[in-house]
Amino acid sequence: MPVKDKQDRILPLFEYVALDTSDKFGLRVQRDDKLRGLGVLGRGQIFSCFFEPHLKEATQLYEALISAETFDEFLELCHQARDFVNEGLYTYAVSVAVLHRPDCRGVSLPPLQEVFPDKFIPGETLNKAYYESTKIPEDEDVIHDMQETGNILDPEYKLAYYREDIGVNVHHWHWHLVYPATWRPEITGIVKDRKGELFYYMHQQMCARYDCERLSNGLPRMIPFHNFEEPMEGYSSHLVASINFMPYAFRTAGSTLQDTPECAVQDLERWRDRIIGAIQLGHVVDETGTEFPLDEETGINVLGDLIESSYDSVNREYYGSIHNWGHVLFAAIKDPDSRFQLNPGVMSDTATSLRDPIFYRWHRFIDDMLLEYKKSLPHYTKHQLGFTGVEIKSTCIRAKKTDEITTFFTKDELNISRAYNMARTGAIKIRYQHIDHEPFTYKINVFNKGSKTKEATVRIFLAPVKDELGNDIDLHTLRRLAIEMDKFKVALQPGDNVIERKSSESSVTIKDPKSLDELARGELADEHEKEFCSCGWPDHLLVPKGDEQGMKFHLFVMLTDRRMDAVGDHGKTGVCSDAVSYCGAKDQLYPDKRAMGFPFDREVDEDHLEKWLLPNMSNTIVTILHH
Ligand code: CUO
Repeated sequence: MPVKDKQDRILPLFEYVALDTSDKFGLRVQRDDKLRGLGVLGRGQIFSCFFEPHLKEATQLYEALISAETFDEFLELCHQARDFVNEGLYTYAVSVAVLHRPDCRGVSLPPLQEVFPDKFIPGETLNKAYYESTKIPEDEDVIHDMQETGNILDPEYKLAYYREDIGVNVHHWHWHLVYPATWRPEITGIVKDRKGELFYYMHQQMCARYDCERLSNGLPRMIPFHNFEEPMEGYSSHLVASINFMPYAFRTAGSTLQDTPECAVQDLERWRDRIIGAIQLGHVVDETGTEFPLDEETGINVLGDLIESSYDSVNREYYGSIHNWGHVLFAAIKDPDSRFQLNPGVMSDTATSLRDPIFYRWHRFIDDMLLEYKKSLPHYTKHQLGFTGVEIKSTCIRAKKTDEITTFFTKDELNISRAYNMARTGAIKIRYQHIDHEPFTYKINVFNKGSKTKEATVRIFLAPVKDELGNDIDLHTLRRLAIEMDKFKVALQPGDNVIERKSSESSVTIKDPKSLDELARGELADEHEKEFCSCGWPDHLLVPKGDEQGMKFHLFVMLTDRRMDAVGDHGKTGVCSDAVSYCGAKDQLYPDKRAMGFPFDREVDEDHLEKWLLPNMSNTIVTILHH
């Protein structure tokens, strides 16, 4: 069956899920045995893929959907499930299945922001837009501006544009669809390469990017949330869940974590101490008591799995599931035993958790634990860092001005009409603001002293020059704030080489996904097929905001020898492999043998970046100017 026909049959699976819970194909009388035991999480409840009972049920469903023998059987199971399974759980499981079924290759998921606008647009904005639409002829479009959800009385509100960005939240939702904590290769037949390490790296990068953004806005870097008794900042998302018309719980300033019936704060503390103990001892213990060393190559992957915790955790009984339960406890602060039947806070959901400032502090705490492990590793040697015979002569950024990138706010529209079954032909659109940057090109002059062509990997990072007090950031701190901008292969001819690479080609980002209308019209861009199925950092957030005076950043470029980087995953196709840095390449080995974050993942010998540079590296000071 052509991809377009499959796409046409997949799209209705997601129609009106947010509001109209009945399947427009009619209630199924028969229910397949494969769906037996599902339907535990009731309709109108917020699904959380961090909360173990929800996740277990979702896993049963996505495994059944992935295992369906034919495309038709898969669709039939989806239609049946839709009649009785929780709305959010259903959407999650069907999405995971579409991304992983071989017969769904090339099919795009509809943008989540159009399926569940309520996870991205504040309730008052949605309501007013709807009200406005009742006063306008049915065949006319309504465009309504997104409302602010806070003000400067909360200093953290300065970062709301970033935390509440639609693209970044959609990226996070997709990342967790591609890497479910409960992934079982033995059932699905697909191995997720270095999944624990990617969990660490993608979230480490989110924290680094958030701190760059904080510095851009004159705010201090965040403080990790490592004291579980500590009162924390408040947060109100203003989101209202369409499936039950209730707001996501807010949190007043000064709230502290509370025990829930399923998990106590002390459990988190116990798991934390066991994990840190394992890192200090240099090994973890499995359920039979066998010790596994946290070695140089696989230690980070083992720890990432163990902390998340994923089904790949070496011992979930002993090390628990600190990361996932943390999300659940933050979300449950205002109604820990559910006596008021409130919705949880946004931390419960991968599509909304990035909105909350505590998300970053929680992940920085997790990152700090993993940093302890990285500290135990030997520093990289000059041999590991260098590239014999290759020298970077100069690096610059070409934009309107050399070595200067401008950022600015721009407006976009989100069509919300397709989420709700409304009796009007005109669309309802929400106009919202987001940050963006001018397009730019890296230009790197490289000299290859050898007489043969050399295959190289180009690694590009950006890191702030000054901290919140205006002091120079030393290399030890800088390496934790370095954000990956791009990574790509080149062939270096003997002699002089000029490498030019556009910002839009970045291995970190994807462009805007196809809208539901475009997908319904049968638009299947080639480009889209190459991308990792909507996983990828949004292109408009590639560059930190910078400031009005022009904020200085180190542009660090490094060339490494492909012979040391290549993973030997030959013969695989490049479907969904555009944003490989944070999302990997679909169902293939992670396309870089080095540790994720290399060369900044380990401690360094020098205090200053300049002193640490080898001939195959360069550091250029660039300016990010915000208009
Ligand atoms: Cu992605 Cu905590 O894992 O959010």
